[in-house]
Amino acid sequence: MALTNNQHVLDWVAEMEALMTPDATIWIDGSEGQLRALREEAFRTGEMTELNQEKLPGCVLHHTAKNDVARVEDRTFICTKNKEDAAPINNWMETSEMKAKLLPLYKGCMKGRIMYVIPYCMGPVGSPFSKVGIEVTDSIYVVLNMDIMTRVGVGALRQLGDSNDFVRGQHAKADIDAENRYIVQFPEENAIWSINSGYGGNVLLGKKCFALRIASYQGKKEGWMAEHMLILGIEGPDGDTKYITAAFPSACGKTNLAMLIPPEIYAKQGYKVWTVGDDIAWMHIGEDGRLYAINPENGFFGVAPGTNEKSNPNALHTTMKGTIFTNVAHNLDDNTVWWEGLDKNPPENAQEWTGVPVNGKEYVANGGKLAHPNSRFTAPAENCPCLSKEFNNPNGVPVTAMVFGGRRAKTAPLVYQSFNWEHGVYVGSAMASETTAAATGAVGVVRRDPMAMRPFCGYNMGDYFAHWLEMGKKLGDKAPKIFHVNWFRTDDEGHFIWPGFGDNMRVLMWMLARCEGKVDAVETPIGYVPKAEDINIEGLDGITLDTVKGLLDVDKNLWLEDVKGVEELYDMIGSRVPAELRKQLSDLRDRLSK
Ligand code: GTP
Ligand code: SPV
Ligand code: MN
Repeated sequence: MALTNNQHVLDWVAEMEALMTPDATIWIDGSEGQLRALREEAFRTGEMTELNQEKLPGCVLHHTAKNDVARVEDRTFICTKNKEDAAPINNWMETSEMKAKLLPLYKGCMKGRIMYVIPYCMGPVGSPFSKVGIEVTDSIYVVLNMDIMTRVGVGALRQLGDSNDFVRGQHAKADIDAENRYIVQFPEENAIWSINSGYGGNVLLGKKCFALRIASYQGKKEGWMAEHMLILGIEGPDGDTKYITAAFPSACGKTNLAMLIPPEIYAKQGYKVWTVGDDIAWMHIGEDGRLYAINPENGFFGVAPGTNEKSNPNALHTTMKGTIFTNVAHNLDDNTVWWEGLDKNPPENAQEWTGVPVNGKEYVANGGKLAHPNSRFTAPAENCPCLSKEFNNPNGVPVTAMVFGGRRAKTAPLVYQSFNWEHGVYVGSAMASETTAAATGAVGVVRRDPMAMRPFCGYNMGDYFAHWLEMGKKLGDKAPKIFHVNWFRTDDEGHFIWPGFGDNMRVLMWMLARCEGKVDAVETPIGYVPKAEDINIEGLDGITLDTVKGLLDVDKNLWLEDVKGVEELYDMIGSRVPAELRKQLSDLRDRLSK
């Protein structure tokens, strides 16, 4: 039975039924009873496996198809009427042309299947900054993931009321045919079409497709920002909390930073870290003129490999109940899960992520992996031991500092601060990182990834840079300070020099001191770099003042090379790159050449 009288919603759902001809339609109300029935159904068909309910209550395991394990950037499109409004960074096709191409794939594709209608709210229900989407799908896996990642059901419909302002998301697994896989955004029509995938970011349409690609376009039109950023709060001994947002590319440390455990030196003084979000921030200018961030999501779709009791105990704890594990290994001895980096004991009696039974030790000895490198957990935010009490604050949290970062074996120092907002926008636009398993394609190749938004910006990248500059003008002297970090510098043997994880707080503390005007810095051609002695290394094994000096070193020749890469990016984006950023680039080159 339909859950709403909203005629716009009803008409669209009827249109979806006519197009895909499911045997039945089920509206998802978000009730526990309905979700339980869907879980049971998924166990019955083998779509999901129920895990050990004593050790992992409410947890389930799912394997995707082998050809369907990550976002597919080459098959992701932004469709607009005019090419320049989406291209050249995005794949583009004209709106009606793309629809004509995809409609035959959708036609009748749910015959013999059930269509689930998922009303969901991005952001706390009741917040003026939240937005509603409706996703139709033939996948129970999608329904159960959306239920964790967003606010699903009647609350979302209440938020929508009679309005036509909702994002229409149509997902169908079809044949999971990689050759006909498409993830398509139509920002001008608030619509998303996804077909032939069953994996994460391709199909949980509230996440990357809506909350970044569509929302970034909405933000440009409406004067706010949708960013690939975590949001965390650092509470000082006086009880005052300062909020930081940070944009790192996929699988470059957002979840880990958002949930960090303060090192002993800070913990004993009474510092605490709180998580508001681990992947996406929507930011608006508040009544006081400052920038405020909400997390539109309601859960974490986090990278499993590398998550362990030492690196991220908060994340590990978060996944102990009510969690969906995707493409991790199955420990058959006790019906639990395992992934590389969980501990040093791969289960011997196990199934690797593809579902093939293996002898774990042999398999690992053969250099293989039991869990897919992009295997993930979908866990409710409310499980997180360090969840901020502001998580559901409809107005969000005020942002003191913004951070950009990536994986750079060389070039980028541990941390530096931009000279001002405009230079900070340049720093974000110039971001680069070594690619990871979060998207299909080669891993470890340096590519430019402006603001960590290359795969997620729903419009022309030059216009996006201009929007950042525009926001800075509106914020004026209330704008957050902008920093850049790199946790991933390596030594000659290729080992990470900086310990990372919880110890990254040492760098965040320098940033906050800078924001409060409590610490000096060294002015270099690329920005303000800390004096080595101002990064607190007390209690760190094997890290000396000289190590820090090395981590902070700015090699002018490497930087001049890097500037060339930025120039190539700008040339590729073309005429819509703001003149201010071209000027920033040439000024940087001049400073480096001196
Ligand atoms: P998405 O969910 O894809 O957007 O990724 P994310 O940015 O949230 O990345 P996540 O925090 O899940 O980290 C991904 C990988 O980076 C994991 O394998 C982590 O173990 C590793 N990692 C995270 N933080 C650090 C760090 O400070 N140092 C090092 N060396 N590795 C890190
Ligand atoms: C990312 O790739 O940045 C993710 C995972 O956060 S996905 O939802 O698949 O995009
Ligand atoms: Mn992400």
